[in-house]
Amino acid sequence: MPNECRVVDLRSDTVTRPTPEMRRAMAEAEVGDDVYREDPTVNRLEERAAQALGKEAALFVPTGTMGNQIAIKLESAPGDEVICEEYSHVANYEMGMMAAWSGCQPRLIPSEHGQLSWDQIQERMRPDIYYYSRHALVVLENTHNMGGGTVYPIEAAQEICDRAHERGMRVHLDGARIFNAATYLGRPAAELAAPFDSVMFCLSKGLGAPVGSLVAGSREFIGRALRVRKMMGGGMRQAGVLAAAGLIALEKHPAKLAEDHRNARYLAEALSRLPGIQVDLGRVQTNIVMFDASGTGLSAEEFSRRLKARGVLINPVNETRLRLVTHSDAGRACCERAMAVIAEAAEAALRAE
Ligand code: TLP
Repeated sequence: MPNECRVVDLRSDTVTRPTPEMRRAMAEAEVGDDVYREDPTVNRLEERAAQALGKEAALFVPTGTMGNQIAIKLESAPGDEVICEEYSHVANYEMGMMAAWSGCQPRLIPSEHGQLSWDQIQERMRPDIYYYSRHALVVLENTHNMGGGTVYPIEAAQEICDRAHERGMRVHLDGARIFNAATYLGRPAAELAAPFDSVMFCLSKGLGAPVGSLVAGSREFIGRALRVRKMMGGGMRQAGVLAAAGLIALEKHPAKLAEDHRNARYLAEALSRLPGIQVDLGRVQTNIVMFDASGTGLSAEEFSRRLKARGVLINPVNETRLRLVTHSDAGRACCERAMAVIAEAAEAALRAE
């Protein structure tokens, strides 16, 4: 067994560690004080990110959460409702920040696998009358994390943006994994980002950087975002040491994502053949696999605990389902080892029943 597979960590693609090339670039990075906008490496990363997403400007932020919450703050007023999917990251995993920080509440729209259509949104919208909360902003998520890494069809996203804009709303994209979506569709990320007013994406997930995300939009939007980032405590000084790794992530690592997708498909297909495990293969489009282990007679938490005891880390997402995420620190050999452990755990649980 390769040494790096002794513990196979499939909890998230956030667990990736910087490559030797990134560590060298970090050590050698040219830096300055980014609060004065004098860090040449951060400036370069922001320019490249804006180009990659086809936007006028971009801003380096420590986390995806901060990037999303800056956009929500800028595009809403207290008392507004933010339209988002029921299991979206902004509404479920950002610590209630849209309420705590922007004074907004989410208007949650249920969906099948994370993708909304304009019809589904319209059905839940309040009439535009002064005594109802205003819908200021729509937030979409691509890929959709809890939907199982599913990808928005380009036309559906375009239609939502067009209709929302006609009604005077803005649209933000939580594109934490937009490069995974672009890889799946075989289209440039800029094409996926084009209809949105603002886009956040993460360097610290499948792209493999240790820290960092970007929020991109018009020059005017990013000018205002700079102030909000500072308010949130996100002015980072010599952040070029982080941006240096981010530049490698942005320029070289999108090409690696297809391999993560092939490994997710390998795992999903192998899981679908196991007794007691259910997986919807049609939903496995990128690097996330959701599977149901309840047929083994174990709760997702107990199943996860048994895997962990054998060196395979996979988190439960609720009582019955678990989520695994492939990434470049767990190549095919590690995925094969993980699969053997999962198979043993499922079969042992069924024998004991
Ligand atoms: N996602 C994390 C957890 O928070 C769930 C993960 O392991 O997948 N948008 C999306 C769609 C995300 O998946 C995440 C992180 C974020 C935003 C936030 O990014 P960070 O962790 O940098 O604040």
